[in-house]
Amino acid sequence: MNRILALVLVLAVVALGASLFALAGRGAQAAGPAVGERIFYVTGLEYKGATSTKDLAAPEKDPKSLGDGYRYKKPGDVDKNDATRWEVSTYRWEPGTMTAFQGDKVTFVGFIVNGDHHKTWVEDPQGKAVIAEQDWQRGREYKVSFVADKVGYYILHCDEHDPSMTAYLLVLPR
Ligand SMILES: [Cu+2]
Repeated sequence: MNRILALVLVLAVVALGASLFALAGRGAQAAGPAVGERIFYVTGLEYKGATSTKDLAAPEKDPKSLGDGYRYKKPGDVDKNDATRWEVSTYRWEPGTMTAFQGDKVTFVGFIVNGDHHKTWVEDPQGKAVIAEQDWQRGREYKVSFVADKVGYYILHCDEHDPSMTAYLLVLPR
């Protein structure tokens, strides 16, 4: 009888140990990938589209009044030989959303395709500038790095074309 009891106890301890080991394994998986450098290539772009008043009336409100990133050429300003043509555009970072884990070293490699100047800076989740404002110019490549030590959204700004030219880096807990 004592032997059977001892065997049951041993089995129970082994089962408990196995469960704890499995749980520890799951915990390690949930911790995310190893700390490393995350490099994001961000491009400064201007998306542009045009149509004719024959297909769609021009907007009543100048899109430029809605945000500094929007541009508008009213009918007659796009093509002096075509009074019906009008055009809109918006400045953007591409990609607009990114993800990293807490503790990662993050590097943004910026390249500007459209627009001669962009007032670029990076804000941390508490509203502090981790990268101070720089003038990013067309045709040049820029590299900025910081450690993403806080959980939440880091924001890549362009004060020349906000709010549309804004990109978000979501930093997840490790
Ligand atoms: Cu810009």
